Formats: sequence, structure tokens, C-alpha cells
Amino acid sequence: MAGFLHRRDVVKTLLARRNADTLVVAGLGSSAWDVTAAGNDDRNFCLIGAMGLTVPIGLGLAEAQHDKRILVITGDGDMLMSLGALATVAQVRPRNFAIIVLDNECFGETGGQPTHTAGVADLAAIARGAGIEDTGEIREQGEIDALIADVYDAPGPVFRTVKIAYETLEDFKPPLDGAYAKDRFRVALLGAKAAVGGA
Ligand SMILES: Cc1ncc(C[n+]2csc(CCOP(=O)(O)OP(=O)(O)O)c2C)c(N)n1
Repeated sequence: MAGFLHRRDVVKTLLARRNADTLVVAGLGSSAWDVTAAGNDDRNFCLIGAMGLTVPIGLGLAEAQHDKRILVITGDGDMLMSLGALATVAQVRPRNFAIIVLDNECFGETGGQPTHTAGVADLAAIARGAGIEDTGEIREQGEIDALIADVYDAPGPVFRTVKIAYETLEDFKPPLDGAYAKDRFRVALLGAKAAVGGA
């Protein structure tokens, strides 16, 4: 069943609790705009066009940065494209990793074509079946406080589907130059010497 929560509100509330140890990997398109609308933070790494890579990149980051909390925020279309990565997440069991899927049951960025979550696919159940123990689905505003507590504090990996409305919203673009975006993130995380530049 379609959701009613508003994606911008959910992401803004979620990221209001972030601190210097919070690293955010945002899925392409709408999720990247949501995360940027909440603050064009240097500790955001927003994918542009790279569909299906949000969870794999977030997992690598979680493994490389055990002292940070890694939040993946992405769409159902992106998640459906890399379901196998959930089995790897479950196997690796990063304690500092949370995946939040903003599920509008469609490919919103490309015009709202229905995804399989509009049909019978249940992403939280798939994540559970992949072996991630802490999974769940959020539909109500009253569940957001618990979502935030779990995403930041529960032992990972944490997986949450948030059922949201399909909305067409203003784009808030993060840096679109890939080399710059990568350097910005590396410098924020590792210091000025981490910038290597180049296209
Ligand atoms: C491999 C690949 N196929 C298709 C696209 C085109 N594309 C860009 S965004 C998008 C929809 C993403 O849907 P979802 O992850 O559910 O995000 P939403 O915009 O609905 O929040 C598609 C199909 C792409 N970038 N890469």
C-alpha cells in the first residue's frame, strides 16, 4: 500500500540529528536532492546517475570507517537494482551501518513508473531474508522518533523502509562534478591531503 509520509520532512528530521561522525551516502536523483535540501554537507556523498550502487558504496565506507556512522538514504528503484548487496551487508554485519529506503513505489525521478514495491515486493522482508536481523517498515509520523533512534544508535546493520508519497519536488543539486564531489567528501573525512583532484 502506498505511503503518505513526505520525503523532505522525513529526511530533514532524520538528518537534524547528524554530527561530525555521520556520513551520508545518498541514492541518485530524488534522495540526493532530499539530502542536499536538508543541508549541503561536506560529509554527504550523493550519487548522480549511478543506480544500484548506493548500498555497495555505503558498505565499503562502513568497513573503512568503523568510528563513523554510515547512513545510506536511497529510493526503492535503486535498492531493487542491488538486492544482492543486502546479502553481503548481512554477511559482513557492519555495526555502524544503516540503510533507509524512501519507498514511493515508483521510479520517481524518471516520471513515476511503478516499481515492484507497488506490486508484491516487500523490501524489509527481502532484507530480513538476506540475513539482516534488524529490519522494519515505517508508515506513520509517530514512528519517526523510533526510526531516528534506531538509525543512529542501534547495532547495525539496520534496514528500514519508509513508505512515502510520490511527490514531484524542486531539485536541490549537490556538486555534480564527480571529481570535486569525491574530493570534497575525502577532505571532510581525512583532511586536506586527501584531495587528489583531477577528472
Ligand atoms: C542503470 C540505470 N538505469 C536507469 C537510470 C535512470 N534513472 C535515474 S533515476 C531513476 C529512478 C530511481 O528511482 P528510485 O530509486 O525509486 O528513486 P525515486 O526518484 O523514486 O525516489 C532511473 C530509472 C539510471 N540512472 N541508471
